[in-house]
Amino acid sequence: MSWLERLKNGLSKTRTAINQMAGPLGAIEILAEKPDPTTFEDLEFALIGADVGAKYASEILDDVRDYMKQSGKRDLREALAQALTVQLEPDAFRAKLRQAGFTPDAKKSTVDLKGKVILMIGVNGVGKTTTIAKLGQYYTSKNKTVMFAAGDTFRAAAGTQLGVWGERLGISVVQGLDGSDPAAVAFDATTARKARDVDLLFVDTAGRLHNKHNLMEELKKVKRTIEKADAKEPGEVWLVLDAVTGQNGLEQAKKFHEAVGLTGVIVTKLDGTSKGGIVIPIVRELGVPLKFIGVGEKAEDLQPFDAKEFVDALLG
Ligand SMILES: Nc1nc2c(ncn2[C@@H]2O[C@H](COP(=O)(O)OP(=O)(O)O)[C@@H](O)[C@H]2O)c(=O)[nH]1
Ligand SMILES: [Mg+2]
Repeated sequence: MSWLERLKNGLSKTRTAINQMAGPLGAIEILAEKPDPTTFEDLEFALIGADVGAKYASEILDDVRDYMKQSGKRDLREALAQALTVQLEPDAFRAKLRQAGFTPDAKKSTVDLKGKVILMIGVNGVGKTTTIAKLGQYYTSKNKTVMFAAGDTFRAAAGTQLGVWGERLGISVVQGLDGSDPAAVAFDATTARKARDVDLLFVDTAGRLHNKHNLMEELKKVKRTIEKADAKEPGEVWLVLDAVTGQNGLEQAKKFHEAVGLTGVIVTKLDGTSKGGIVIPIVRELGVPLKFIGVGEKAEDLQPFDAKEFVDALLG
């Protein structure tokens, strides 16, 4: 199965929910001057139902109307696709797109890495360890050499889980003893990456400690320790967010961003929710790029996020 098919399947719950509320989005006969208000209202509710958020749903509807006016086209699906894509582009670009009559760039986003050590954080169960495995698979397929650090020493099974993935993917894993200091594991792995000149090191972390304060303090410590081992790193700090947690996840993300400073976000489990519209508030409110999205449990179920591709897959 190609990535596009995986993505389409993954987003099917959200698509079905939107279609059930807004009706089929084919070439609906809407006159540019006199749009059918019922259709628009249904669509707005459907978007809110998909966790797009009331503010952005209303912006999207405005853009749909503008697009229809500007283009003279009556195809609701096309107008909605344009408006959704605009929402998922970075701030500066968004205004320009509207002025230019909505012509989003079709080229696939590339994930530029600012460094060689990527610190992976997020609460328990969001899919951090699995995502690290998927990233390992993704980057080795791009001819990069990869290493993992099993920095979740809080949960005994976490190191084993990453070890199993490492073996399956042929990626070496730096392990610590259960209950040992995660910062020490991160330090050893960062040093080893440099010595072996490996292209990328992904550092796993625990998502649960005795309380949130401890977790944030530990993550800060792990980050500082990586910096001690290699002054240029970590070049990236990526937060893994579970799409199923919706708005709560977004609130969590803001706290992590405040505490450690994120350079990227990965949204997982988009296949498990009818509220895939959550990616819009994530992009708009966090101000941190959405790097990858996950739509399943297999190693292939992760790819760089591309706004246009996402919207095409979502609308089917
Ligand atoms: N359906 C689905 N499940 C996922 C996805 N990513 C991770 N998972 C599952 O979520 C569960 C928790 O993942 P894990 O990596 O252990 O989370 P961690 O505690 O953050 O490290 C596992 O059962 C994974 O297989 C995804 O994109 N889709
Ligand atoms: Mg884990």
